[in-house]
Amino acid sequence: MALMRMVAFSGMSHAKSSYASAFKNTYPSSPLSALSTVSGQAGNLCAVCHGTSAPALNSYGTADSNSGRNFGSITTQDSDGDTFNNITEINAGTFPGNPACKPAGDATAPVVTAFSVPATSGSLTVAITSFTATDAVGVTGYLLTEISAKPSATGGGWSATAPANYTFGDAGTKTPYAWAKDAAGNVSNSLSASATITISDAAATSLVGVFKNGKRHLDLDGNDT
Ligand SMILES: [Ca+2]
Ligand SMILES: [Ca+2]
Ligand SMILES: [Ca+2]
Repeated sequence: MALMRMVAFSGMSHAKSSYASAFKNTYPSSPLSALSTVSGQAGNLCAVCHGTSAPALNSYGTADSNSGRNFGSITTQDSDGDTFNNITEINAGTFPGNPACKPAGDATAPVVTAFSVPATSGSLTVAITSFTATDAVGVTGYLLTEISAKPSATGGGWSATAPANYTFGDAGTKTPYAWAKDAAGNVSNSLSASATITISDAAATSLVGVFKNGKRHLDLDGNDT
């Protein structure tokens, strides 16, 4: 952005002011539309379509020209290849024909909006009743942990969709923590829930045999032999 602003050019003396008017009429709320159209001013509205060697068109100006000056037909293109499409840049007030000038990245973490598990469970594997999260740009990962410390976005265990269940290592009262992250590596705060796991021990812990003359008279199913 700074570099771009240093580059003054004769701008409007070359560009047709009708193009600037059309841009401002199409995007009246874009910060770009508030820029100067005075010839020769650095970073003026001419820079939307013209590069550092004005009057040559930059990548956005070229795309606009190729479209027949149809702004609306190139909004979803990323003319300068900086990963932000043209309308995103226009709305943000950055230049769609200058890859060095682009919107700031996603700095806002997702929010976990709901998380719950059954209060009791007879199995180490507990169903996740609800686990939802939102993010202004998009949630890219979900994670359950058993500690309250915020996990790293680059650590293991993240899944692209919310898990349907979680398996604990042993029985007892457990507090799982639910986290979400976005593509920029921002990790949410957690929501937690509590589940008490009780495993019934109905299985026999020892076997008793009945022997007569050195032979067992019950088989493993308890039948006389
Ligand atoms: Ca772009
Ligand atoms: Ca750009
Ligand atoms: Ca975000």
